[in-house]
Amino acid sequence: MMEKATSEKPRKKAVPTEASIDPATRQMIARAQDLNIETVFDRAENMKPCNIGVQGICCKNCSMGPCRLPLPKSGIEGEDDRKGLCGATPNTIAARNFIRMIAGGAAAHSDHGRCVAEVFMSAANKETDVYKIKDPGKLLSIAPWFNVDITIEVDGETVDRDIDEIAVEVAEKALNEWGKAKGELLYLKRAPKALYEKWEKNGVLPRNIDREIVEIMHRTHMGVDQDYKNLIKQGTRTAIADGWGGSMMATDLQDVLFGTPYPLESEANLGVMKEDHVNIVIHGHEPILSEMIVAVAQSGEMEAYAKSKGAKGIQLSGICCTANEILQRHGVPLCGTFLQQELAIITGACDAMVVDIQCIFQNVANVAKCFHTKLITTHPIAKMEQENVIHIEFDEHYALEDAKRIVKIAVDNFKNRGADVMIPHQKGTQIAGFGVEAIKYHLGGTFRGSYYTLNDNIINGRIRGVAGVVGCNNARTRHNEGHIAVVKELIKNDVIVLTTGCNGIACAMEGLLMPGSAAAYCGPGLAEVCETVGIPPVLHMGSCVDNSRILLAASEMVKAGGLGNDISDLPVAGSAPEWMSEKAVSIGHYFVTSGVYTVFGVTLPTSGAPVFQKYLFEDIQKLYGGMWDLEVDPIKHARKMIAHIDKKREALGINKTRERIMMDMATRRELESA
Ligand code: BF8
Repeated sequence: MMEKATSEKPRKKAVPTEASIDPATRQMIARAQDLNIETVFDRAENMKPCNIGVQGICCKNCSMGPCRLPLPKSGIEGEDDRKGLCGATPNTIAARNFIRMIAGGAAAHSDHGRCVAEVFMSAANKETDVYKIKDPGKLLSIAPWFNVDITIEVDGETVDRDIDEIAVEVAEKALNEWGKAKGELLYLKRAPKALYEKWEKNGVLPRNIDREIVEIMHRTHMGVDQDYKNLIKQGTRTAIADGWGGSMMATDLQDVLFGTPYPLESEANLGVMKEDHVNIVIHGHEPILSEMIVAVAQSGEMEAYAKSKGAKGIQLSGICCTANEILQRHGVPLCGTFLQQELAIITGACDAMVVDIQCIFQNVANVAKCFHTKLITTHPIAKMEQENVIHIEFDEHYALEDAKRIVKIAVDNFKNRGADVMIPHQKGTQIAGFGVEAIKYHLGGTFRGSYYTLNDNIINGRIRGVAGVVGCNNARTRHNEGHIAVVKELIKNDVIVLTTGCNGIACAMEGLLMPGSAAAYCGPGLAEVCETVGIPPVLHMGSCVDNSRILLAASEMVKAGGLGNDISDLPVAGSAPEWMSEKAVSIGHYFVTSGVYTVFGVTLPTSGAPVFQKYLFEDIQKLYGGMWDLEVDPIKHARKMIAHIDKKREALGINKTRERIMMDMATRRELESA
């Protein structure tokens, strides 16, 4: 069936037990090796990362280079006189590289947001029948942030405005955020006042999304900005434009179009694929197309068509953040994380993999070639050169037709499956779909409708603090090990975890998103709260653009009171234990500059520029209250976060757990008469 080695030299193979902690993943890596198909795990054995690039001090911004400035093994004694041909210092080079990563990440999130805004505009203008406003309540809740009135005065009376009019105006205002000529991003005012004032004082209020990204490319061009503090200032402006701009609008407009998530039950891991069903795996990030595929695949017409071809039905599942999007709104199961994308095809049971944008390995096309799998690209900006890839360009005006065509290709392909199908049995059950609103409801109750109960439990010490643990897998570290170890250590120490992205998928695979995991893994305080309220100790808040939900949850905590007046006062911390993408750097930086101590695992491309790294790890705290850190060991990583949380508890004067005293009537009377 297959072969794939590309050189004469014998290639090394990954050891499955060392490559992943997940049994399903190990099984599929071994199967791939038996079939002589190479995966990312094997490639990571054969190609080691460049030591200079890892340190962040390779400059290839002009053709006199690349100039490489590695740290000497003996360290730097005295003055650091390393320079590129133009004289660029390690600080300049590392800062330029770092903010170019922010630009890449912010561009990816924000361009995704722009596509959603454009579809929202089509829906508002009624240019399409298939996209409609599914959650008018959410539209009304965001309209005022765009300065769009939701009521008008008629004959001296206040009446509700027509929802369609509101939608058109919100769409116009939202799209304007990418390129307006004057002013600042409108959503910045959603941050706590104290934070907004810090941004204003430091001169980092983003003007419009595209401009900030373009300005990074300009400033990092040869011979422009050569002051690492000034460079990172632009990185800050751009990262804020991502978190509080492009990503936040993507999240909100997706909720308006497709519904705001509320908790629902589903499953996760490769074991969600079914041998007797047509398996369609959706992979990427934008839910615009996948929403339609869900609708079509679940229609009676397509179910019947699948049955007519000998299948028992259609099993949809997802990889990466598209998976999180269709999980949180429809309960579609998660097939796997970023590092499992090739493995879904290696089951031999994937009839079609449908991809849109971001985090897609080009090698899925090579793996698909070894099986019957149809690989379908759908986005005009994301095609692949391999000949076996089918491109069906998705157009929102013909969304249903496109989705039907794609599902039909998968169904028709069912009969071409080989006999050697191997689907791992492992899958975890999960409760996902905790948006800001759902957390408010579950922890605050219908009437209270605030984060008061969460704050109260933090103040009384049952919950020690809140951690946002997010981000990717990285083939340079054992698949899912860091994710799970960090999260387990946090919940063991009564820190409730908010998760998104591939961390959310990893936690779902491990069963940590079930309320029952509270008794098994949590400290007594957090377990008590979870059991009383009926929530898991790890709350899945969605995809990577939905990290904006974590920013808003933190802002709600500030609003609920009792924990200071800024996000930087809260006992919270952020983490990306297995990060790999530029998007993660942008997220990390908007967490930090929103006041959150944020720890990354694996590596950080700043180590070759110690002065710049110190600025990120220490000095930047004076400006925004948050700072970066790097910790590879997952237990130490979690403990650093806990230590920060404890420091914040101490500053708030809530570091001593209040003892609960059983009072007799005499003591009560004494207290009352006092
Ligand atoms: O945006 S966590 S590997 S899937 S980049 Fe990609 Fe990283 Fe996964 Fe979602 Ni986010």
